[in-house]
Formats: sequence, C-alpha cells, structure tokens
Amino acid sequence: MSLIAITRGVSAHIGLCELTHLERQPIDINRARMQHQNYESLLKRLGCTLHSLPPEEEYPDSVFVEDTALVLDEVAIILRPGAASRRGEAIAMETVLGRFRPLRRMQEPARVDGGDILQLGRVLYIGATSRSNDAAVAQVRDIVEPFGYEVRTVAVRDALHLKSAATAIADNCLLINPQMVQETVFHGAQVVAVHAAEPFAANALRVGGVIVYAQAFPRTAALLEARGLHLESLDVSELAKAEGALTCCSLLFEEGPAAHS
Ligand code: CIR
Repeated sequence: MSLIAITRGVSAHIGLCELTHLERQPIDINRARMQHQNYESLLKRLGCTLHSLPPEEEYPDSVFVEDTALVLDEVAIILRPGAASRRGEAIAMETVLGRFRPLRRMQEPARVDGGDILQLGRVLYIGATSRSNDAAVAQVRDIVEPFGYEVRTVAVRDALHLKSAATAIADNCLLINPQMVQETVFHGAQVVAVHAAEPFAANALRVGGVIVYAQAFPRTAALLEARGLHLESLDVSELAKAEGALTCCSLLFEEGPAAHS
C-alpha cells in the first residue's frame, strides 16, 4: 500500500494569512516556496506519492491543506474551516479526495480545522479551540461512529489547534506541550513533553518510521533522538510566520485497497 501526500503550493498572498497567536511579520514568498518545495521533496524521498496541487492565490492560507479535510481509511470528511476566509479552500479538496475515498461534507453551523483533529488508532481527539464548535464534534461523531471510531473533545490552552499542542510520534505515543494540553486526557497514551524553552515544538509529522521535524526546535529534537527516534529536520521558518507547522502542509493517508471515482 502506498502513502498519498496531498499538498498545495504557497499563495503569493500568504502575507495576508490568518493570525491568532503571532504578530504579523513580512513573509518572504520565495523562501516560503523553497521551504515548501523542500517539504514536498522530503515526503517523496520518504516514499509518499505526492499530489502537489497548484496554489490557490485568492486563499492566503491554502498551503495549509490539513485544515480542509479529515481522511480516514473508510471515508473523508470535507470540513468547514473555522476562519470564514478559509471556507472556500475545502471545496477544491472534494475533487481530489473523491478519487480516494467516499466523501461526506460538514454542514453549517459546524466548523473545525483539520489541525484540531488528532487520530490515535480508533480514537479521534478534537481540540476545543477558537476554530471548532460543538456542532462539528457532533457531526464528526455521527459520521465516524458507524465505522467504530470514538470521538473525544480536548481542552486546549494558548494554542491555535490541538495539533499545535500534541501530535503522534509513534503508535500510542504523543509529543505534547503540557502547558497547552493536559497529558491525562489521552487515556493511556505515552507522552513526551517538549523542552520547556520550546513551547511551539509539539507539532511533528510522522511518515512511516520517520519524524519530520522543524529545525527551529533543536532541544526537543535532541530529546526525541535520545529516545531512538529517527528525525528528518526541515527549515520551515517562513511558513511558521503564518502560524503553520509541519502537519498543516499535507493530507497524508494510505491509498487504500480501492480508489473511488
Ligand atoms: C490559520 O490561522 O488558519 C493559518 N494561518 C495557519 C493554519 C495552520 N494549520 C494547522 O496548524 N493545521
């Protein structure tokens, strides 16, 4: 089975992105595009089949494709992103994801970004943040429960998304910032805390047995390597100015036994 990675090029207007916890800084579009290309090249080198979509120039944040959909083995849910400026991004994903999964669509008034949905086996944790609401939790639950998934909500402090605060680094093991999310909410999962001097270091992208990780967090990287994890580090500093991290820039999933047209 092959791992599919869906990405989208960086909009020339990324400087007009949504920002919640960061001050606006100028973003060098050429550097941002170079960093994004390096990200795509690394995913290919790690064995992903890359579907690189062209930039959607009118959507400043559209490089952050993770927020547009939730892809499970059985179904893909086209989400309603929490920021009104981002809603249109999800529409373009329907055509692409429809090739791989049966589709369901989140309906108004529900809203949630994919960055708020963390899958650990058959459990989906949904962050309660400024981007999500109870209607989204209810709709996701209705769609996924018949497939045997459980949905749990998680309180998140001072972070844009749940996956700014916690991401999986191995089966049943999470990298977390304990200031942003309580480790006990992840029933039984092992947790590793980020280095205290690196509060934004909890977003890691697991690709097979490799952890794709931001160069900006060397102290947490050292903690992870000391645990025997294989890291591939990337400079994503320009994308970070748009409050994006590593998981945000792709939708990653197994191609699956049968494609759906
Ligand atoms: C936003 O605020 O929506 C974008 N500037 C950043 C989105 C990052 N996405 C993610 O973490 N999943």
